[in-house]
Amino acid sequence: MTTAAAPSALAPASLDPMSRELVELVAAQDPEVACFMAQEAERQATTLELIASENHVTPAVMHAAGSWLTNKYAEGYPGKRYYGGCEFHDRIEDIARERAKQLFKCGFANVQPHCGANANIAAFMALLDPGDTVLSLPIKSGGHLSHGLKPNFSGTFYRIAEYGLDPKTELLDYEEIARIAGETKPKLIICGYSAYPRTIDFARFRAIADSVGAFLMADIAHIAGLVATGVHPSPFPHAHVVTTTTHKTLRGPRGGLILSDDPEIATKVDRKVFPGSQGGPLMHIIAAKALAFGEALKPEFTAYSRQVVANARALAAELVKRSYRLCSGGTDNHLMLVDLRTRDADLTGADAEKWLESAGIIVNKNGIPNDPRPPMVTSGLRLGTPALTSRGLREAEMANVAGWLDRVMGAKGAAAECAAVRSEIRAFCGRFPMPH
Ligand code: DSN
Repeated sequence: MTTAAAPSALAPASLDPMSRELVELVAAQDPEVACFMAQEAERQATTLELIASENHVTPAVMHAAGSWLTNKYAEGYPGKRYYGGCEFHDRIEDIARERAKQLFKCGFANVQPHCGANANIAAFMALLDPGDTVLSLPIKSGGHLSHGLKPNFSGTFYRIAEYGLDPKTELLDYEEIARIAGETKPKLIICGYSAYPRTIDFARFRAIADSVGAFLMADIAHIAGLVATGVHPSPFPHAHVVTTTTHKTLRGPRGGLILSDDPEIATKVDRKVFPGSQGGPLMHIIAAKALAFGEALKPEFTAYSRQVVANARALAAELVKRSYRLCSGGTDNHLMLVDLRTRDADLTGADAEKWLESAGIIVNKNGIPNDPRPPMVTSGLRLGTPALTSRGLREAEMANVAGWLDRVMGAKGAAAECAAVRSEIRAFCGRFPMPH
């Protein structure tokens, strides 16, 4: 347990100057909170982040999210607010909307959803009535809880039909999805996932949706940055609605976004975001989204996205060399699902996650298709390369990463081996600073 220290001693040397100032400012008022903020900065800087849904934003995006824009209520939309004093907020939200449209080449953008799940709530409300049928991939096969999990709003208020993955190939089986759609007659089909390592054929999904008169929603939360840069095919013009988070491969602040090309649907989406499901928008986060979208429009971000995928392929190949089976045999995007059982039948995702964290490698346990183990144990890990790539790691370093992963798991988390790997990773991280 760390105790309070002098404000200047709390800010790790690796922080950018504004973040150091921030820690010192918070520490002067509240050392108890500041000390944990500082330790978290240190943790991020000295560990390898392989959680596929996380990333490291630039200092500009981070500080916009922590700015005075947090002080304002701006319920409504640009030009139609319920509060005075919104002149500059209108400008910022317009910039964010315009950049989102440019980035994803579509006609309408709502930048107000507080997160991806909120974006999905508004999209469901815009397209469906309670009790309507939704066809989606369940979370146990790589889907998301907001696509129909029973305790979630989606599973509570809508009838959920499911499609799965081909049990042999662990790929989407479009013929089978078409057959289930014909049987269940959904009003909405969802594609886009949290743990699917392969390319999604959006045109094929639209043809299935059309064959049963359903809407198609693509939740591109994971692959948004790849889509924006053409590294993964776009859901436009196929999907009626596209939802996403802004903080994964897109490398923006934590938040949601809804896109569409249909003016009627876009009007409904706007109403269902506000006043349908949210109150005041988080204007500091919308400013940070505007900045992140601006970054994503630059050629450097296309190079970054390509490198994310190249790194994922290299990491996948290094793991296969070390006897790990990858679900579906590999990856086309930023993530891979590792079946630990081929390395060691007793290895569980839960143990691996814990051991790796002690060695400075941050991952999440993840069920693999048809996993015999429960969700809090699992037989797999989901690994992603967006955050490592933001620190400048390239293909060559993926061999180091796979080597450390394997040493920790091969030693079954033995304390001495984890400590040795931890100190190697600490030194290695010094060569790959956080975005600054
Ligand atoms: N929790 C996110 C993920 O890790 O994929 C999805 O919301």
